[in-house]
Amino acid sequence: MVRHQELQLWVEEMAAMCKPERIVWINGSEEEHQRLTAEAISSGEVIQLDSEKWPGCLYHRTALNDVARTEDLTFICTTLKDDAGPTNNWMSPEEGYRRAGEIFEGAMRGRTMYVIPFCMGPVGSPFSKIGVELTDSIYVVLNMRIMCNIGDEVLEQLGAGGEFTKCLHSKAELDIKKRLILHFPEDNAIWSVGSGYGGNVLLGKKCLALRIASHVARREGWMAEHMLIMGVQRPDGHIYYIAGAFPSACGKTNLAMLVPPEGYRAKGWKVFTVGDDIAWMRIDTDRRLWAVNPETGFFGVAPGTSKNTNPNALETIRRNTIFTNVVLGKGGTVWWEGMEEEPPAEGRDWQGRPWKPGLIGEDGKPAVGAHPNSRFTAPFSQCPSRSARAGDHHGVPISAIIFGGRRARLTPLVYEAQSWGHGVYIGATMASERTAAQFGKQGEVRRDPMAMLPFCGYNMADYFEHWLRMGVRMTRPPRIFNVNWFRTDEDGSFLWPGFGENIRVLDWILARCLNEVEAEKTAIGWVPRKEDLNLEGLDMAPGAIDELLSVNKEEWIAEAGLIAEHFKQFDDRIPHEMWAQHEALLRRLDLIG
Ligand code: GTP
Ligand code: SPV
Ligand code: MN
Repeated sequence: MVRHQELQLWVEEMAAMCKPERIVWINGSEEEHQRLTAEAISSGEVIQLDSEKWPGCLYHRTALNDVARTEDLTFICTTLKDDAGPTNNWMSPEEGYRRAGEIFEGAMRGRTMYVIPFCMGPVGSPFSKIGVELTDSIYVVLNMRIMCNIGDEVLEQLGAGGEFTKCLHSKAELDIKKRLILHFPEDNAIWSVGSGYGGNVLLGKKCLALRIASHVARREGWMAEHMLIMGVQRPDGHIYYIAGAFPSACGKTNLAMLVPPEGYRAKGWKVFTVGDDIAWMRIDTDRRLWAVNPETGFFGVAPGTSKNTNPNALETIRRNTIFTNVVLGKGGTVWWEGMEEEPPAEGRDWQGRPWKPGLIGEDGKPAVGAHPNSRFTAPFSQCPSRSARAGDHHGVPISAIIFGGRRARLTPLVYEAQSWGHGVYIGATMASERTAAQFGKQGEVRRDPMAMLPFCGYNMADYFEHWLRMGVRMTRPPRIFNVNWFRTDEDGSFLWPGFGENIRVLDWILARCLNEVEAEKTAIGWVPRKEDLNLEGLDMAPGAIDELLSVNKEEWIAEAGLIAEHFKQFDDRIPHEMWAQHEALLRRLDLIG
């Protein structure tokens, strides 16, 4: 019997609906971890990898129709439709509970229901949030233990009457027609049913730490953002912290773990990882913005991760890691496209079909072995570049905020906002091109404000307003920048080398924050003068840097038209300041007087 009566009653009520065979409370001990791992291996839910090559590592495959977040089945359930806003799917709480309840009814028959008390953020920090996830997936339990603090220490912290988010999950039949990911911000509850994929089922992550937390953050005056957090040490030894919002699969993990090129390392530049996906930020008594990473692990994209692109990630995942939907080599190894290591001579692809190097698919092209959204779940503590301050209850002070996306054209490599309000406008209008791996027309631009389109738990117009208010409350708000690593030439090749070389852009950003360099004023903001970017040792095509820094007026005029369309969907609810910023842009583009 737990001390927290409300928790006990809720668990009983949910069990009465889901009808599990048994209920197991997760205590978070190593003994329990060993026992659950052995159980998951014997049931075939996970496969143990070669204990010499991949010690402590497990392999898992999800169902074929369950390999990414399903945004069209994700809903914000508020009493008023307007509170979810035009960019979210909405359902009334009543309908949500009814429709999901029908699927949950008896869904855990013959299965174990695990009760996972978890804490997002350091246990005991006033900024942390506690949740309890009920799940019939042992894979979820094993992942949650890497991604956050779980078990008895959390229950202890919760005490007899503490607040917690009620998170209910069942795989049910893993049927896409019976799948719903529902958020009830008014009840502090999340119901997820019919999926077994990460972002849909590790309910502390996107569901709690972004959708529910963003709602709470607005009420309480702080921010829950889809951002990486990194420390950048300059040659003088001072470390500045930067937060960056890029849409999914646009480079947060890579930037957070950046390894500077040799020339920079020799001078004393260093990067420290604080977080790679989520930042909770609040204004402290010094009236500056401080950020914590509420997670204790990485749930990162595997394809493209190699010793050349992201050596820190590769080192992090060598042990105690769960791999999902990558290639499984015979004998218990893993591999993915872009790993730049010897593929197994024989193995199985992410669908479990026989696979070997050189295999040609039905379409006549090389058969892809790992799903493009295959992932690794690895402990933060194993990251060689981890920041010693990552677990600090108060987090780290943020000097700069970076927005970014994938844009083959238009946006320069980097530019700086003129003010906080202008920066909010840049974030609110940012967009990213859909890649071949995503549903929708290739190259099509999708507006993804602050990279939060799929994660904002309330009306996005109110979210912009909240951002503006936060700026007013700070004496020295972080400077806001926009970056684009993905601009291409006429042949479609990237103009900028990216990855470790991105330190050159961070170098300029910090120099701006410290008022050390001038910049060129353009219609869209401050762009670097070519001589202020350190390009030493870079082998770039002639003219590439001019192209990367260019602001094409005609293209921006077309973009301004699209931005106006984007804003119109929010009707009168959008803050006046956003339209004022828009008009200022039109004026700078000489479109209005
Ligand atoms: P989520 O976990 O989905 O939120 O993604 P993320 O934002 O953490 O993206 P991640 O760092 O995993 O990168 C996604 C893809 O972008 C990978 O295929 C990377 O190889 C690629 N990528 C990351 N940084 C760069 C860069 O600087 N240049 C280029 N060209 N590609 C990059
Ligand atoms: C993302 O899609 O932004 C991710 C992966 O970080 S997931 O946890 O599935 O949302
Ligand atoms: Mn993400």
